[in-house]
Formats: sequence, structure tokens, C-alpha cells
Amino acid sequence: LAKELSLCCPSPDKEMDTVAKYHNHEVGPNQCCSVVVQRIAAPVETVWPVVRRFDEPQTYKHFLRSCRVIAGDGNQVGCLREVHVVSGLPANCSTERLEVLDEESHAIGFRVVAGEHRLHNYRSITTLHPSTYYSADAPPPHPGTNKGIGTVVVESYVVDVPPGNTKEETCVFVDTIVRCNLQSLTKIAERRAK
Ligand code: A9S
Repeated sequence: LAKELSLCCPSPDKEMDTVAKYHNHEVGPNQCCSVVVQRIAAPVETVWPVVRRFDEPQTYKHFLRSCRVIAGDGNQVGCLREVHVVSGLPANCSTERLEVLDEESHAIGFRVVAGEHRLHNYRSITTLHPSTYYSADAPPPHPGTNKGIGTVVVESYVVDVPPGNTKEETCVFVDTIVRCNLQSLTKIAERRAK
């Protein structure tokens, strides 16, 4: 990640500061943590308006059927949302608190405070980093135009390991969900950037 950010970002030191600030989690003995990185061929200005909407996560999180803000105005730290989950998952609903919304560094984080599911104390942080190349080893998708400016998304999380599961199983399950979310975010943002 450090190598990618230093190769691709116009101001790598600033981006590394953001990563250090937001992605250094305290992890308890019965918890696991992981990080997923996704490259998007769309500028941060296109990706951030989708990601920052704490009140509308279902725009790109397709495991969520609906979302209702139950306390606060929807996009201020401390507000709560209640999300309902599509059928087929070992979950029904989740109550989540907005913990971080940093419009300057493009960071958003939330924490699960209640719900009917197995991911107790789940918390995650997503940060967006501008990138001149949308992948470390590929040229810009549209050389010579600012459409070649892309985004590196970093999403990390910590969660309690559910009874009966291992850390590895928990990370495989959650990584899969996070990767799906970031892939649909990629589709949406790249469509909007065209
Ligand atoms: O919403 C996210 O950003 C990330 C995750 C991992 C969400 C997980 C989830 O909402 C389900 C998709 C319903 C899966 C919760 C809180 C519990 C699950 O079991």
C-alpha cells in the first residue's frame, strides 16, 4: 500500500498520514481485522459523493435492502442508521453509528451498535486517495486527459470473532462483503466518470 500510494498519489506523504491516522486500529484478543484496497478509474470527486452518504449506504452496498436514519440528521458524527439486509444472509438488521466524516481527508467510519447479525462490534473506516494512475502498473485509462485521474480506496475493519468461528473464517466472510461493496462502488463511480 505504501508503495502504491507513493507511486500513484500526487501528494503521497499526505495520503500516508491519512492512512496512519485512520487505519491503525486497536484489536482485542477475540477480534480480527483486515484491510481491502480497491482501485477505481474515477476521480475522488466522483467517488466521495457516493461514499460520504451515511444515510444512503444501499447505493453501493447491495446486501442492504433499506436504510433509515433513526437519530441525528444523517450525515453528522453521532447519528444512527438502521439498515435492513437482503434475504439469504445470516443477518436481518443492523444499527450503526457514524464515527468519522472527514470531508478534507475523504474518510468515513462507522460502528455497529446493535442488530440481529453475527458481526458484533464491527467498525470500519474507508479512505479515498487520489491517484494519477488507476493501477500501479497500468497507464492512465485516458492518457493526456484528467479522466486518467483515479482513486485508491482503502477500507479496514475490526470485528469480534463470533462464537464457533475462527479469525480466518470471520475475515474471509467480511472481506468478501467489503470487496463486493467496493466492486459495486467501482462500477457506479466509473459509469459516472465517463
Ligand atoms: O456494511 C459494511 O460496510 C460492511 C459489512 C461487513 C456489513 C455487514 C452486514 O451489514 C451484513 C452484510 C448484513 C452481514 C452486517 C452488519 C452483518 C452481516 O452479517
